[in-house]
Amino acid sequence: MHVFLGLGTNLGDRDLNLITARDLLMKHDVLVLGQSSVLETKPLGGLDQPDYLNQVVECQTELQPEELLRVCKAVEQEMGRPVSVDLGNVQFGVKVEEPRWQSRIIDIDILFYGDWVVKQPGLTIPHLGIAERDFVLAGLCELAPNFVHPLLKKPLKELLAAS
Ligand code: A4P
Ligand code: MG
Repeated sequence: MHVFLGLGTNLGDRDLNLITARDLLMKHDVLVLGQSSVLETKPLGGLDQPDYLNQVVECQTELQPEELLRVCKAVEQEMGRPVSVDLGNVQFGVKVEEPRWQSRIIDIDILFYGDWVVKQPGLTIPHLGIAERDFVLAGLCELAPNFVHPLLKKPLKELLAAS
């Protein structure tokens, strides 16, 4: 399946974090085909945090959406990100250490999984907020401007122009 992932980092060596995340994804059977420019962005929501580097990557994988999410979380943890609290999908036995929207070494979001729409506890695809985040739309448009958002039914370039 053709997928788009959003990478975000605002702790440590941010450029290196993006490279490491792409390398580790490849080691977990997620073939990185392309990458957008890296954008430096202010933290969303007026949070008192360091600025982010954000990037969108285009990948090919045979993993199912749930498996892909597990890989994204595994890569985050391999890079040293604490396990986050997810009240929508509490997992027993997982050490809960970090509230959401904290500064992070790396965040990997599944933006699109082909044109699939997935809505289950702990996994929503397309990722919520794509249309409101210019840095995500800009990255996506570098890679696939004519890709049609499966819920909004509009090409990404139109969503970017309207944002
Ligand atoms: N989850 C549900 N759907 C998905 C999906 N499509 N991809 C669940 C990935 N994860 C998904 O995510 C919390 C839970 O979301 C996961 O356990 C998974 O089951 P998380 O990465 O642990 O926590 P988070 O990232 O803090 O929360 P969330 O809701 O994913 O927030 P976002 O949308 O990632 O926003 N400012 C700038 N400038 N740049 C950023 O990248 N990112 C955030 C976090 C805030 N401010 C930012 C940025
Ligand atoms: Mg996230």
